[in-house]
Amino acid sequence: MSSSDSLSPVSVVRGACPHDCPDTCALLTTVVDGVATRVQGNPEHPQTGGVLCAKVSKYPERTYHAERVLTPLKRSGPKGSGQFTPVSWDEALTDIAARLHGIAQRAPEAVLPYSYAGTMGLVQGESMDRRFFHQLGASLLDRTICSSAGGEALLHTYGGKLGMRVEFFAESRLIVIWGSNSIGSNLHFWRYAQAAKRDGARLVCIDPRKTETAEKCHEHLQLRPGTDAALALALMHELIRNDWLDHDYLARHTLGWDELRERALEWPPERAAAVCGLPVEQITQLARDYGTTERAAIRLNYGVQRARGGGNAVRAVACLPALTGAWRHRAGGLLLSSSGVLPARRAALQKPELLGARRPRTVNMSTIGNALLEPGGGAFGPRIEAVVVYNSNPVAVAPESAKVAQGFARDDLFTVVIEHFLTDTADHADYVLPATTQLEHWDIHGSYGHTDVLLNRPAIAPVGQARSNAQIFRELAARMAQYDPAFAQPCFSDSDETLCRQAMDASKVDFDSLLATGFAHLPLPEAPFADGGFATPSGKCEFVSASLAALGVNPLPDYLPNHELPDPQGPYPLAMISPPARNFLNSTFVNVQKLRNAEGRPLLEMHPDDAAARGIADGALVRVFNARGEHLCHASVNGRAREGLVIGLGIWWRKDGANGTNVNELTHQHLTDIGRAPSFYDCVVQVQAA
Ligand SMILES: Nc1nc2c(c(=O)[nH]1)N[C@H]1C(S)=C(S)[C@@H](COP(=O)(O)OP(=O)(O)OC[C@H]3O[C@@H](n4cnc5c(=O)[nH]c(N)nc54)[C@H](O)[C@@H]3O)O[C@H]1N2
Ligand SMILES: Nc1nc2c(c(=O)[nH]1)N[C@H]1C(S)=C(S)[C@@H](COP(=O)(O)OP(=O)(O)OC[C@H]3O[C@@H](n4cnc5c(=O)[nH]c(N)nc54)[C@H](O)[C@@H]3O)O[C@H]1N2
Ligand code: SF4
Ligand SMILES: [Mo]
Repeated sequence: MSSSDSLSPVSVVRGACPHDCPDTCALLTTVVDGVATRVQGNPEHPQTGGVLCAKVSKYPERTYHAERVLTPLKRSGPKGSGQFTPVSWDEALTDIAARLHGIAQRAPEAVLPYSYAGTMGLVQGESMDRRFFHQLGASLLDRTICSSAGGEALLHTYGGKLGMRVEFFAESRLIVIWGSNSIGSNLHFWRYAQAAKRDGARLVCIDPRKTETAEKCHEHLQLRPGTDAALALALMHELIRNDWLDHDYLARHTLGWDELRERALEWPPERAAAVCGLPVEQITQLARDYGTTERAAIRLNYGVQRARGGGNAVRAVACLPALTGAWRHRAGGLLLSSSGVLPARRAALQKPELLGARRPRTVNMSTIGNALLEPGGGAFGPRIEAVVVYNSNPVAVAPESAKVAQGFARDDLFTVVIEHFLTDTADHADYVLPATTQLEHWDIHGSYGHTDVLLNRPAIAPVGQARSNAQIFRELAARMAQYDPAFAQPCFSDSDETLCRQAMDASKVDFDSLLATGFAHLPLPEAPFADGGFATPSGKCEFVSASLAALGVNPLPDYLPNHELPDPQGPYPLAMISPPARNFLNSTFVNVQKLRNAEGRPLLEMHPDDAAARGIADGALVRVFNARGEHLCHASVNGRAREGLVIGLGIWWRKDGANGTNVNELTHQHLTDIGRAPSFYDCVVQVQAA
């Protein structure tokens, strides 16, 4: 099965799915005469079980897509026009190095890298790129756009992104799926939940949308967005009132129980029911199920943390298993992310020491719209003059996109975009550089939904003139060495394979066995907190967090109302959420025809009463708007939205929108309570027939 059998025209190459998905599947790519013909799940990897989602099953179609960028491109029309002419690598890299050097000579912080999780690989995602920008002294990027509210909430509660091992959900008796459409975005967890259901487990879903997942659970609590902390506090209230508590666990392994108890007693189910828009009985029934089932497990996901109080909500939910002692069993507890167990050597990969004594400012990626429009000076520091974008499509995915697009359209901004396709962001570039896909480069991966490490070998030669991200930054460094000899240091010549070898603690992950099998299990306990052992300063589950108090944040979990609340009498009476579409991955795959056909067109799901009140029929063109802008799309009165809520599944490219916008035209740049993250699902709008 190895790629080394060069005599055979057919080979099967082991790899890893690069996408921002908790499942991190092990891939097998069939290569015939140098062409990838098929991508399948590796049946030998237990977490993958030989099954891939519909998206990545289409990987060859995406890789050989007719619209793939195959040569470096230089802008030939006005900014944002998407008009380019092909140029040689040499011309592009020489010019880019000269431009970046010219800006950095005056103000290195005027250069900003912008990247996220187009690939989750440690090498193509966070290695040579970081070395390059550290040596340059560029602004640092606060990578907050996805998980930092929940991630930091876990840090201040458990001491890190730690939780249940996903495979043990198969043995749970109660599974609460909280803020996740698992069938769409966490398919391999759903396999374990299905196994538990077949064994008689009860499945409960907590989600404002009636998702495919909610339909397959026994119970669905269809709450208002941003109200999860109120629900969690009411559950605690009932656990206390009925004494469904593990007093021994509370005494030995938690910090601040008296204070949390007092706070929870302020939240009788009636109060939470009014805030959440739920029947009281649904809350008391869930409390009973949760308090009286020994193997009770919560699959919390990122849907709950995309509102103002998202960090507090995650903390409130994360406290629950410590009240009941559910952690004592390997099939009890909670999983949001398990990425904290990965023995990654990030400092070795990224070399922050290249900064020397320099301490560049940090720019928050979630407010890139405002940042690009900052005139500079004052507390902000120098105006941003150059952006290098890779592994991300900010013009489509960042909030309040009119401002993001306006920022990227600045004539005095020098923009380089490293991409597979001419995305909304690439359309705004001065140079587009063609990147390899996962089938064409080396990489190494951890996961945030399971606890294995995976290696990705290249299956095919780079398509066209594509180069890996790491190679592009190596070559840029080589060009920069003429201006600054520090760019000639040996660390700027490490190959992609060498970087893979540097990425993990060798005492925990044996690279040679990874080379042989493609994946490795980490040696971990089955039940992480069965006997306490939290990674917090106190070693306990911190209900009260001194580290949060030090940041000026309420140290005790609380319910914080959304930034924007719909007002039935006001101009924006509807709440809007915009969770991911099943057949896209954020804005990736939007241009793959079979997947686009499955999603149809940009839609706005509406409750029948909200649609009828506006004379809107299923399928009608509608105008969704608020003070920030308007988005035209088609109504879908499909029974998934609760009353007062509309849902715009994301993330379409702006240029595919009927008026050149997507849902992020409507979202705002206000941040969460914890983690400086966007609050995409905390948004109000009005809808009219168009
Ligand atoms: N198919 C597919 N899979 C994906 C992605 C994708 O775009 N497509 N994106 C990937 C990425 S980047 C991430 S971060 C993960 C995200 O993983 P998840 O967070 O599990 O994302 P979703 O499955 O969309 O689940 C979010 C759910 O939260 C619900 N929700 C919205 N607001 C609230 C709220 O206030 N409270 C509660 N309880 N629920 C709320 C939404 O209706 C939605 O069903 O998925 C990854 N997987
Ligand atoms: N309204 C709304 N907005 C959201 C969200 C939401 O739920 N609602 N979700 C948010 C979340 S959770 C996230 S994570 C962000 C995601 O935002 P992004 O991380 O920007 O994700 P994508 O939109 O998938 O864009 C990734 C890009 O990277 C490119 N790419 C992939 N592999 C490589 C590579 O190896 N090299 C290079 N150079 N490029 C590569 C792909 O072609 C793709 O265009 O969006 C956020 N935006
Ligand atoms: S996107 Fe997720 S489910 Fe699909 S192949 Fe990749 S890791 Fe697996
Ligand atoms: Mo994400």
